[in-house]
Amino acid sequence: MKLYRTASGLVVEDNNRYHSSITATLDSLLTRDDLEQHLPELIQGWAVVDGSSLRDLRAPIGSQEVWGAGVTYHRSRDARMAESPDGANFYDRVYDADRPELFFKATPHRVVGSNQKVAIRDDSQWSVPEPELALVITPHAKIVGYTIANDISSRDIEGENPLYLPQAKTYDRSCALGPAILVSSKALPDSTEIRMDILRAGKLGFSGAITLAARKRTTESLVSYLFRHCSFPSGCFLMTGTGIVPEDSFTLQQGDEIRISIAGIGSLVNLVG
Ligand code: DO4
Ligand code: MG
Repeated sequence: MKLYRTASGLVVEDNNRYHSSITATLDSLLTRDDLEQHLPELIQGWAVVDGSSLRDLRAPIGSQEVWGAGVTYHRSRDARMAESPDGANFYDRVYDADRPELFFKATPHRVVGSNQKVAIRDDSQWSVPEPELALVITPHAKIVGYTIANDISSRDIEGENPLYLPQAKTYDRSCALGPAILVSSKALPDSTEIRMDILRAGKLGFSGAITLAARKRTTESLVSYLFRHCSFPSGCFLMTGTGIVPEDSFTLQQGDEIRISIAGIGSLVNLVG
């Protein structure tokens, strides 16, 4: 079952049937540990609509915070060590440490949905998309769904000094989520592929893929560290890190189209602008 937010409300896709509500809120749903069982009953009272109701997608977020896990794949560790000669040791150490790198990414107003524009900072010359699986977590630390995240980052700002991480990561439209939440409490198989294609002037400028099997940490350990001494009254999103980093000569440009796909969830598509 997939849960979308559109300009006019929520839409649930269930076996190619669409059910819509203009009154239900994501906050009321994403705080329920029993969401997977509750949703099929709830949508019995919703209007049946057609697929055109998904025209005006928004990020599937209510008032939740978005957090990120970093250096959870070998590729991310190597790229960070290369971009940050003075700070390389930090990335190497965190990759092997028990405690993961967790950072605050965005409040909802900085997040866009599929088909909306993401931004690159104009004080950065080296910006990259980071295609990631995001966990949807209730206030009681239960994973009730998955979505796709783009953790857009300014590599030159982070590379200059790791203490600049918040500026490299957090700015308006630096984060995209969507197109939908796959409502499921089951773990996704390790064979699940994350794929990213970047189109520039209609041509493929970058393409890469990785499976969840390459991830260093379990979702359970990431969630348990995130919830240590930290409460999330509306639940939260946790991006689980990138395993795809374009070659160092690549930087995003205005007009690029970024497509990130994960089987079972769909494709998150954003223009840079
Ligand atoms: O260490 C900086 C952030 C790393 C990150 O965002 C990632 O590995 O995905
Ligand atoms: Mg990231």
